[in-house]
Amino acid sequence: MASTQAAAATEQAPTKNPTLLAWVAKMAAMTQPDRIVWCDGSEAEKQRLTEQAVKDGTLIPLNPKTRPGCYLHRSNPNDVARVEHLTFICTPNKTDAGPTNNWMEPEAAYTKLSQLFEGCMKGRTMYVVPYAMGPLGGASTKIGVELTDSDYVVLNMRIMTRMGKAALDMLGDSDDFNRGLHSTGDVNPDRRYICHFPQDNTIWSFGSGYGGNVLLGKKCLALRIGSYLGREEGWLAEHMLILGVTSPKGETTYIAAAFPSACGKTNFAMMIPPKEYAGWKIETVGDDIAWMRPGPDGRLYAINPEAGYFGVVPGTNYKTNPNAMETISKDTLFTNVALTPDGDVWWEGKDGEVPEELIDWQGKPWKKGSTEKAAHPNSRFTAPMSNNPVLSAKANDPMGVPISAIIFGGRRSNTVPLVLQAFNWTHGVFLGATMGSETTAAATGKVGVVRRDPMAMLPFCGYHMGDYLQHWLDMQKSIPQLPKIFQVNWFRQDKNGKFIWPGFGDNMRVLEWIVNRVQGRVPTQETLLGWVPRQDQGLNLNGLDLPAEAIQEATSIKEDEWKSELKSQEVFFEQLGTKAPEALMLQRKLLIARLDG
Ligand code: TSX
Ligand code: MN
Repeated sequence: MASTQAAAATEQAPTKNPTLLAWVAKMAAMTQPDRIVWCDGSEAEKQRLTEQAVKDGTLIPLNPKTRPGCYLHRSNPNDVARVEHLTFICTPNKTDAGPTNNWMEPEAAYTKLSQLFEGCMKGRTMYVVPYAMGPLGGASTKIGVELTDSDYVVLNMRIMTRMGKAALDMLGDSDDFNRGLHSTGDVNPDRRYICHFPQDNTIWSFGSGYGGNVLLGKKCLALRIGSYLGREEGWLAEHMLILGVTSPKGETTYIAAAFPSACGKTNFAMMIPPKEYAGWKIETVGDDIAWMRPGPDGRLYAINPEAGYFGVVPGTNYKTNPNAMETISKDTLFTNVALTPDGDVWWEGKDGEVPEELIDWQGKPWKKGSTEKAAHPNSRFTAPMSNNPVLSAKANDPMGVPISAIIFGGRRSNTVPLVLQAFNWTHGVFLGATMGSETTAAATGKVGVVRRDPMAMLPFCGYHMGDYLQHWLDMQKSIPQLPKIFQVNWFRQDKNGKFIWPGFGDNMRVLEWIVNRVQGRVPTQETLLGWVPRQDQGLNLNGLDLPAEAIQEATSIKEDEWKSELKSQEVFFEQLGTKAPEALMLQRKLLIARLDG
């Protein structure tokens, strides 16, 4: 049976790539599917798979009048988020994975997971999903092939990547592709593993059907394997949005920005400037991942490897993100949101009245006033980026965009001022390395605890975090025209726990200052922490109803807060041991000296 299937896989295959054929045959021999289907990415294939997913209950069609082309999926309630404790980096040496990753020895991991994969696709279909991460034909673009027994995964990958024949054509006969193997298995959390084999460019994922665990192009390839390849090949795979700001004069500046979860990356990437900024435009290149490498002109060029958005739904509304609301109005897959009686979707934080009655994310009746959430806090939309009203034309440019500024952000109720510019690249890397963000109720339950999250990469770095920070430092030698680095904090609170900065569209005011700094147009004020906007010639606050004291408070630097901040940073650096880069230790000493001096 198994060998027949393996032979059949080769016969029907729309490729002659010998490495790919041999690998698919080998994986089919292990997992023993009843059928093998090579995905071509066509419209007809999408219709076929969608119909089948509706028939088997994987997808619920939504009201074609209010949500045309949209479907709802409910995951197993035990399978609603990434599982960091079950995510492994499998390198020969434990130190290569570092202290911030779980590690398994590669042979031990292959053996353990082979036992789970053995025969797991009996009675099922194995889909062969070739996909490109990045615009087709681009020098930065990478090819992956995901083998999966989930039609939900195929339909998501179709939105999130350039999937099908085009990717296979780009691969040709090359053996340079990521080998991804996924089975939903029995969705048992005790038999769930997400294993990365950077040396083999391989990912094996078993026992989950959810998002980042199974859409292998995203966190697994584009970040964990990508960061590993980036170090070997001299580029950066980052957890960053990419946006373009165009001034009324028509000058466009491209900016990449890293924020930990729950800081509004997608909102920032699609932001609409306030009315005082008529003639300014923000366009989205990407909302989650940036691959950046030095270009022929000495600037740092970024591509968005993805083709869609896999965004958190709760909190999305016409005030926080009108462009996201438009983006998810059609051809969108919703996962774990609530269903309204008229076949629309609902979530906490949606515009309008709370409906009287709903079906909650678990498929149970829900009544207004219930203490339970109707949508899961980590419920998601999968939407094609082509739906985004402010999508940058450059999102499909294989060259990518030249990055002039890099922003590191975090959610901090105190300590970190609204905006500052790093003194230089090394200081900027220090700002990225010391990023921290306060937990929110939605994520953990414990509110306001600072978690260190260097460059927002803690869960996504595929090798030792100390080596990763050193790689960032080393990159300055290969980028003649370095982007300027900035730190921002939209989340500073006053004594009464109220957010001081209005945020959202008004972040345009901070962006304008960053653009002016990059173009060398405004003078600045030096502080202990970096360069900040001057009182005069600083931030444009026209039309903002903010008292001078509020601005003072949002931008203030309190030395006692910084003394405890430095202690908290030390705990993180100690974790890196001897791999904590010397240049960052020196930055730390300089900051201490400035504070004590
Ligand atoms: O996304 C956010 N951004 C970036 C937007 C471009 N959020 C939401 C974070 C959760 C995903 C923000 N929340 C931002 C922000 O700039 N700022 C805040 C804090 C805040 C919340 C509410 C108000 C002001 C600030 N104002 C009122 O509610 C009226
Ligand atoms: Mn992300």
